[in-house]
Amino acid sequence: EATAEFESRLNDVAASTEGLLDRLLGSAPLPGETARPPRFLEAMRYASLGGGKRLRPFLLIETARLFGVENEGVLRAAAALEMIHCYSLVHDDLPALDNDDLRRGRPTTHKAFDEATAILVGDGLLTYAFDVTADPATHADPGIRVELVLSLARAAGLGGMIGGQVLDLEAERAPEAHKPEAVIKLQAMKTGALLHYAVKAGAILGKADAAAKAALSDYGHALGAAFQVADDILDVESDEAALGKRAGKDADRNKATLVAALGLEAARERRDKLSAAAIAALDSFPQGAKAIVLKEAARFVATRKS
Ligand code: GRG
Repeated sequence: EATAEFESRLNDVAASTEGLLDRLLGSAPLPGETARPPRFLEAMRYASLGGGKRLRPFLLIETARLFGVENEGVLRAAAALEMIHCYSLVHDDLPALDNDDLRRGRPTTHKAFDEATAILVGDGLLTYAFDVTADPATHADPGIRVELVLSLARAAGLGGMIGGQVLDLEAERAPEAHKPEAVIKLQAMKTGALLHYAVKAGAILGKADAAAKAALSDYGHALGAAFQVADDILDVESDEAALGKRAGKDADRNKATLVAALGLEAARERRDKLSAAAIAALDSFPQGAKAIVLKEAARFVATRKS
């Protein structure tokens, strides 16, 4: 029953996020813009619409909902976060980085358009995310908006996603970067920071008190770490099942993964422990009963197949 509720909420959030992204990436220019260039707009839409689990918007929206906060502003913050995520995928797929041809079951943005367009699409989505977050339509209180913008900048920047990506690149040539503690740190930055921001932003918008914020922060950290170990495991499993391209390539490029650092069985144990820790973090939560879909999300992250 909890799983069904989680799935139905995830579908609802995906649909409403898609709807808002569709409107934000419509042809109507923002203040200061003249007309939006049609081909470039099409590329931005290609990169952000029509795919993805929308897990980050889900975490943000469900966290705010714990505090009874459910409105268009929350959805805007969630869509902005998804823009950052989509930008990271577009850039990560570029030939200079992972050089992937497929993403979300379709050609990557640089394949469907061209490399220069894909670079600018990423830049455009990154910038637009901050515009959407900082806009008064997201929250009437400028203090809340600044808190969101600052937290998002830190999660996406050198102390978070970009810093993790840099460590990831350097790991290709640095043996010490393949030790478990180093991989754990890299992953907490590269993938964990944005997932953690999702929960943090929900708590900010929900005006959570310090105790609730601390519990949710523990949840966000554990869930982020579980997500990335699960991803490493999925890469290997898809490789085993169908000689998956990416897993082979990760191994070729000497990528730092937790499966390589710990072994497959220990990685699976770690994933399950982290998922359980995320769930346990919400046990102490004052509104425990309402946290059921977030608990399910932590189960889903560890058991997902894609
Ligand atoms: C800005 C170049 C650049 C990179 C930042 C996060 C990141 C580093 C790159 C994204 C590429 C990647 C494969 C990261 C690992 C995390 C991961 C599995 C992301 C995919 O997230 P999902 O499963 O994807 O939530 P969907 O398609 O469901 O949104």
